[in-house]
Amino acid sequence: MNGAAIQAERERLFAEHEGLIHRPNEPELESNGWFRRYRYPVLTAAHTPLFWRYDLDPATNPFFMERLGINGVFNVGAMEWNGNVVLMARVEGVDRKSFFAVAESANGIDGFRFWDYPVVMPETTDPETNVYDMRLTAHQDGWIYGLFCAERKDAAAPAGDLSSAVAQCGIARTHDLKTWERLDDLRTPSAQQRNCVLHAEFVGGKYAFYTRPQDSFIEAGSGGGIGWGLAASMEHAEIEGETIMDRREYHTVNEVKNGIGPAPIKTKQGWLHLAHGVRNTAAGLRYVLYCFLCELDQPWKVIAKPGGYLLAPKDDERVGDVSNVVFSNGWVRRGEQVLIYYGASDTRTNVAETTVDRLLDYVVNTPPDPLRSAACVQQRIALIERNLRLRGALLR
Ligand code: M1P
Repeated sequence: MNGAAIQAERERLFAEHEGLIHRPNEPELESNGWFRRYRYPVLTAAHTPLFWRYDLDPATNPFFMERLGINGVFNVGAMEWNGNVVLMARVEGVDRKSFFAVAESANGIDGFRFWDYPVVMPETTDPETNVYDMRLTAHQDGWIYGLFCAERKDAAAPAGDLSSAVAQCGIARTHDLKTWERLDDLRTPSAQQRNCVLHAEFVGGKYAFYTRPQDSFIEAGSGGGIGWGLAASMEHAEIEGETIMDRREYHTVNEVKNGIGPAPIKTKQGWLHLAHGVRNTAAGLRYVLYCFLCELDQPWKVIAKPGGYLLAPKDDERVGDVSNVVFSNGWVRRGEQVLIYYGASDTRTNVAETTVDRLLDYVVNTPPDPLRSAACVQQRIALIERNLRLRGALLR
């Protein structure tokens, strides 16, 4: 390409990128009243800065090609930051390695722009191969903690097995989201951990963790569901007694696996949780999001849990690198508004908007899963009978 052609291509790409960032998002109509989705993903691979991907120097990039491609941007942590919303994105390169990077927007719905540099996450003495899915917690102790999956090759795997891995909970903290202090990985009684989240308040003077014990890298196995445990310090965090607070159940949306999403929102009625549940199908695993509520004074006690899912993959969300997946590790409460960020099929990041009162009403007044078809029919008949009694008065 000659200099003029490179210049034209560079200008085209920069204009297209600015256009993408400034594209207004549009709410979609939802009929269930629980939330409303927005039409466009808030973050995709194309949102990453061009100067992360291209060598802009014509002398070293004569065809103006991408040098370091990005495969996907998904599974974001989230928080309010100086009046804006920041997302701690899982950015996955075409080389399959993920890293963290912050994108910021004024309204949390569109206009997300990445900060110039990705996060430089310090390593422990046992460096991991991959990091992903950070949950951000602004803790009562004054630090912002990031808990994430730290994945290493399984040193005990037989020669030739290049897939077996070990997942543990990496921990780092910061005051500015730029400079991070890496702490020891979380130690628990379980062989492996993923989807660990720090509770924002001390409980009995200790740091409280939501965990997801698992027997191996993929299988939760004997790990019964979402766990809960306390640790005396964050510098060398160790949970000695891990209890299961939200157990997996046969023939439900979380039969195979589950895991807490972001840190819970504190409401007048309890700690409001968003989690993901996984079931198996002939087409592979299906990931959906569900909610539950825990007691304010005993955050490990579930007091309300609707049956089924809150949000499941829909339309374009269903297709991606790992299809039929929605996964959330970030939400933001801004007054009454709640913005739920969710990764769609391990490829892009979407947003859904709701309110605290809607979610509380959903969690408290949606009936629990009765666990059997016959009981489900009775549950629905009770609703139908109430409605038929009202029909004459309500529908003219
Ligand atoms: O590929 C789907 C999800 O798989 C994992 O979640 P879990 O540990 O519950 O199976 C995570 O790797 C997550 O990042 C991914 O979205």
